[in-house]
Parts: sequence; structure tokens; C-alpha cells
Amino acid sequence: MADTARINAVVSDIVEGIRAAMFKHNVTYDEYQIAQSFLLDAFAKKDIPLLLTTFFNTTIVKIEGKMMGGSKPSLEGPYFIEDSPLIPQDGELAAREQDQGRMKALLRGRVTDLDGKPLAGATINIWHSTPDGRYSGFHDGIAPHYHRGRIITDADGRYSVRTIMPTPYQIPSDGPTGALLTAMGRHTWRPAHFHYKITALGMHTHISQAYFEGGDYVDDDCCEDVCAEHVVAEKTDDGVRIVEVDFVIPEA
Ligand code: MBD
Ligand code: FE
Repeated sequence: MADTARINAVVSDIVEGIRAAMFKHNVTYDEYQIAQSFLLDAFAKKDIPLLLTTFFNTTIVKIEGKMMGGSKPSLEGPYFIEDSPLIPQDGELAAREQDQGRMKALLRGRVTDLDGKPLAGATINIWHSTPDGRYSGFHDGIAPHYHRGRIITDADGRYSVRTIMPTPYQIPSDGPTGALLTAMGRHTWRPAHFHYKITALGMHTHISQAYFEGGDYVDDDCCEDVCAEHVVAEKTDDGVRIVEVDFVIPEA
């Protein structure tokens, strides 16, 4: 796919961009060596995926959105798990005993194609952190079925499922990526978010996130993923936050 001309064009421009920044700031040999040590440390500590997610994955997602059309996509992040529990329409994601009393959320919306035709039988994966900012299956031995599920859209392309509200999430702050953000005077927090991954026969796999209007870090996501289209103004009804998100999905 990628031919010599494309590899040459892309890599040359990347190198040119880095050189321009080095010239602009008169980067010293000491700083150059610090950067080299940083990259070696990030590699040794397996922190390269987080480093790339934090600084560049959003760019790839923006390009994908521009090329494909439909609803704007978002970062997948590191915590998706295949084959999460199947949840019936109007069902509820499993929550740990200690999370049961948390603010409830009702996630609903509709999935259509670019012509507005409903996509029935599409699979919507939804996952989010615990209220203490951990992801099941990855952190603290939390069983992987909590706060995750798959919902199949109905004949009208609709989905509806209940869960609890997530809270802001701190990416690992003790590794090289966290240290770099701290050294830049930045923080390591993401705004509270729901993750969505939608698959339907013959359609492009659509990955998205939803953020909450007025929430902490919505204007200052350390991964720079938030865009206006993904910030939901939730309504509260009977103490339940209603998070309504429609998805328009292009063909594969
Ligand atoms: C997350 O939970 C996340 O969603 C992203 C994009 C990066 C790190 C952690
Ligand atoms: Fe996340």
C-alpha cells in the first residue's frame, strides 16, 4: 500500500517539522540527549503506546473522520475488551456492589447510515471507568464484565441502556508520559467519558466518546480528544442523567 514515494514524503515532512521546532527553540545538545534518554526510558517501560495515544492518536482520528464522513470519531484508548456481556435493550451494565449507589445514567440514541436509514442489528460496545477512575479487566483486579456491555440496535436503529456515570480519569502519571506532561506544566487528567465502538455489517467500525458539558477537564483533556460534537448536554430526569448520542456511520 504505502509506496516509496509516500513513505519518503511523509517521513521527510515529519523530520522537517521536528527540525523546524529544534531551530525555532535553539535546542541544545544536552536537551537532545535528554530527549534520547526519555525515548529509551519510555520504550523500556512499555510506555510508547500511551505516549503516542496522548500526542498523536487524536490526529489520526481527525484524519479518519475527514476521509470517511459521518459522525466524528474519537480515540479508542487502551481499555477496550472484545466480547463484553450482551445487554438487552433497556438493560443495565453490571456495576460492582460498592458502585451501585452512584449517579445513574441512561444512554440512548440512534444509529443510521449516511442517508439517514436506521441501522438495525448494529452492535454498540459501551465501556467506561469505575467512579474511582479504574477500568475493569485492567486495574485493581476488577472483573472485566463490570461497566462494559454490547447492545444490539432495534429495527429503528435505536439503543437504550443504563449504567452509572463515570468520573474524570487520570492516565498513568508515574511513567515517562506522565513525567513529560508534568515537566511541560500540564496535568494527566481526562474528562469523564463513555466509550462507544459500533460495528454493523458492511459498515465502517465507528469509535467514539461522549463527554459532559461543564465537566472537569472538558476544556483541558490531556489527550486533546474533546471536540464540540462529543460534548453532551445531559438532561437529568428522576435523578438519572440522560446521555443521548446518535451515530451516523459510513460504509466500510
Ligand atoms: C483512557 O481512558 C482513554 O480513554 C484514552 C483515550 C487514553 C488513556 C486512557
Ligand atoms: Fe477512557
